[in-house]
Amino acid sequence: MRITVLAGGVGAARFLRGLKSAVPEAQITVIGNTGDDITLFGLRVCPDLDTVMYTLGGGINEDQGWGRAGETFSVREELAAYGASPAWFTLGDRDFATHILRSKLLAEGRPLSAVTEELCRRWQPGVRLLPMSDDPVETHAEIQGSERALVHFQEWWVRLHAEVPALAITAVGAEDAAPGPGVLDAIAAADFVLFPPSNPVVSIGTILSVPGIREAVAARTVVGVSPIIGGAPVRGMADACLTAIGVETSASAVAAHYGSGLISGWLVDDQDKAAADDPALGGIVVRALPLYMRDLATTTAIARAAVDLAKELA
Ligand code: FO1
Repeated sequence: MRITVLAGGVGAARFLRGLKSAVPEAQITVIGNTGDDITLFGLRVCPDLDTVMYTLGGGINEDQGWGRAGETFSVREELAAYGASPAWFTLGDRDFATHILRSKLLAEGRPLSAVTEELCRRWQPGVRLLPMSDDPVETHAEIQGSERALVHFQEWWVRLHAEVPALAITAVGAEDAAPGPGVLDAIAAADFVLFPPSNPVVSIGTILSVPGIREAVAARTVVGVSPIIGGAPVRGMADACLTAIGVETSASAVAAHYGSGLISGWLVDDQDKAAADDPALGGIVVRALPLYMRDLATTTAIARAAVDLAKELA
């Protein structure tokens, strides 16, 4: 069985652990969001690719869901001693090694897809991890300060904690980006496509904004897992992103936002089971089950429910 998953960061990585456990024989291809990527201190940092790679490879800082386990921060402290900016993005010594090697390989002219494959040789995530594009795409939030300003997503997310309302969210460069090598093939060859409980705007939405990807995905059977339970994001600040695009923070509203032209199935938590009767979700089959990914067992059950629904609908 071939499954292709559009993935953001923490929620997707945890879901993928359950998917590997639910269907160990499946060939899983992950199309990773690169809109969160940022260049810091001359190094290219790819948060969503690294979260998937570290989580499935066993190196993730489990509590944070990003960065490496067992970190030290000598480099960060030395940079701070120089007054080097930015100081608001925490990079650990082990994590720096990933960004140093990635930046070295990129500087040698290798595309991000080849670099990601190289890094994954060490981590063996057990999935094929493909960047959504090898071209630069960086998500920015348009905020209202003394005047309207565009700030990099990471600055809005980490320094401003998304507390300053975003008037718009833009994937800068997306319109000129091409799907990465293997991306469209992985979508076309899949038995079905899954949307894990990632941020619908800055993760799934950004991947879909790369020309050609939305159309390719819409041609397949797609089942999504709601990142919103009981009107609130399970983690992260997807509500701030949804508000920025005028979408209500609810399991139903996110499914309606994707639309029946894109998704055929939608998993919601038991407390949101009314979504199954929401006329706005006509054409989308809604299933309710416990959706908090508390541990591997519950995550495996969620992944299995997504696979079962996709097989039913395919
Ligand atoms: N998130 C934070 O809230 N604070 C940080 O200092 C931070 C550092 C960081 C370093 C590497 C990395 O891969 C991710 C990091 N993140 C941090 C998380 C990051 O902002 C998010 O994982 C994604 O960009 C959103 O999914």
